Amino acid sequence: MKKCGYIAIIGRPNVGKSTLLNHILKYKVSITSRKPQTTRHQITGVKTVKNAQFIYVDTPGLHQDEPRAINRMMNRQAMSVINDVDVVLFVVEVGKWTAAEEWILQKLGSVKVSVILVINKVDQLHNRQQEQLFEKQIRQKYHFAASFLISAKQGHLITELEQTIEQYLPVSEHFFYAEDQVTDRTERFMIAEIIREKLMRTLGQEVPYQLTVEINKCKFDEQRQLMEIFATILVERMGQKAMVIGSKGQKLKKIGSEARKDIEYMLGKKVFLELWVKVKEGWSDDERALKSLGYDL
Ligand SMILES: Nc1nc2c(ncn2[C@@H]2O[C@H](COP(=O)(O)OP(=O)(O)OP(=O)(O)O)[C@@H](O)[C@H]2O)c(=O)[nH]1
Ligand SMILES: [Mg+2]
Repeated sequence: MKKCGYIAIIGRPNVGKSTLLNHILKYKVSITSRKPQTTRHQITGVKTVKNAQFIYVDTPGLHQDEPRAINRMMNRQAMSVINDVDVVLFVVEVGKWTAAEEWILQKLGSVKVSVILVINKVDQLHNRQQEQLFEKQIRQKYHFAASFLISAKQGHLITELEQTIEQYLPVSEHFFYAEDQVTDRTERFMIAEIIREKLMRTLGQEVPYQLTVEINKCKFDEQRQLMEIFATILVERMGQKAMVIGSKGQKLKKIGSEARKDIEYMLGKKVFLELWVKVKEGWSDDERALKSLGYDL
C-alpha cells in the first residue's frame, strides 16, 4: 500500500520555510536569504521514501501590506495552495507571535486539511521551558493536528516531523512523480533563482525587491564543453542599476562568480555566465510585465 500527497509550507516571511524544505530534501530547490520575501513562487519539492511520496510546496511568505502587484501575486500564490493540499505546515519562529501570524491563523480557520504547527529556530533560544510555554500558548489558539519545536538550520527534530506528516498522507495506488524526481521546476528557472539569491544576499535593503532575473540563453557548447548562460537582471530605476553593478563593476562580478559556482554544482558542468543589468520601469507593479517575466498570477 502506497501513500502520496501534497504538503504546503506556509507562514510569514523569513521564518525559515525554504530552509526547512531544503533540509528535508537534502537538496537546494528553494533559495533562502536573511531578507523577508525571498521566495516569490510556489516551489515543488518531491521526496520519495519506500512506500511514501511527499510532495512539498514551498510558498512566498504571507504578508499584510500589498503595495505592488508582485506582492499581491505572492500572497495569492501562498493562499491558493492551502485548499489543494493534504497537509499544511504552518511555520512560525519560536517566541515571535505577531499580527501576521494571527492573520494567517484566521485564514486557516476555514480549511479542512490537517494543519501541523512547526515552531522553528529553537537553536536561537536555548531555553526549553520558554519553548514549551510558547508551544502551549499557540496550541490553544487552533486545533493543530500536531506541533513540533524544530531547527531547520541544524536539522533538529525534522525526521520526527516527517514521520508525522506521513501519517496524514492519503493512500494512493501510485506515485504522482518519478521516485528520483526532486522538483518540477526547470533548469532555467533554477538558474534564474540562484542568481536572484546572490542578488538578495549581496544587495542592501531596497534593490532586491525591485529586481528580477531573466534567462536569455542557456545552451551547452559542445566545443568548449561548458554551459553558456546569458541572463539579464531587470531593475526599476537607473540608480538601482548602478547599485547592482557597483564601483568598477565589483558587485556584479562577485554576484556572478558566486552564482556560477552554485550553478556548476547543480548542473555538474562547467559554466560560462554573463550578466547584464537593464532598467524596466514599473515591472513589479504591472501584471502584464509580471506574466511575461514568468510569474504565475
Ligand atoms: N538560527 C536559525 N536560523 C534559521 C533557521 N531556519 C532558517 N533560518 C534563517 O532564517 C532566514 C530566512 O530563511 P528562509 O528559509 O529564507 O525563510 P522563508 O520563510 O523561506 O522566507 P520567505 O521566502 O521570505 O518567506 C535565513 O537567514 C535562514 O538561514 C533555524 O532553524 N535557525
Ligand atoms: Mg522562502
